[in-house]
Amino acid sequence: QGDCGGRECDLLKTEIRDLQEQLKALKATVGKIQKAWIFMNGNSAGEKTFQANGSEGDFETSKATCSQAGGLLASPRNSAENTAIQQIVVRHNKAAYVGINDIETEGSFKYLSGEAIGYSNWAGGEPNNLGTEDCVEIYPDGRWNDRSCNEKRLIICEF
Ligand code: 289
Ligand code: CA
Repeated sequence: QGDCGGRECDLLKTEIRDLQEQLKALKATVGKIQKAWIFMNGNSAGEKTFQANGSEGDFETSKATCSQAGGLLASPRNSAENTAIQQIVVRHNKAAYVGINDIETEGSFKYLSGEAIGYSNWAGGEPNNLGTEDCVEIYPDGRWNDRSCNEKRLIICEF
């Protein structure tokens, strides 16, 4: 703890200081890029940022599109995240699939990770599994409906 000495030690100290400065500058740059990115169509809640590029797809396509982009199909875990996603749905005037489904066990809704959902915002009377509805769409009012996984919906990813 600060008790090294000699030329080698001084060099190391200088290198650490340089790295600390570079890290600070890098954090500032990342912060600016994040803000600009959110400004262009995105939204944020807590640590998450949500983004849509206007493309649409069924549930599998939506999932794959987000994962190919290095993200995850938007998966609201609380009301702040749900509102952030809802605002993008409103902006595009198009419902979106969320990363929640009961494909494995009817009536047991899970995140893409397989974990049971800990938050929900179902519309009145939902989920009703009309026909077979194993995926979940979010409406412009932020409420959820279980829906066939084969519809075309706005793709919203979280990063
Ligand atoms: O095919 C049924 C869907 O279009 C939806 O129709 C009504 O909005 C409600 O019954 C929904 O639950 C259903 O998913
Ligand atoms: Ca339904």
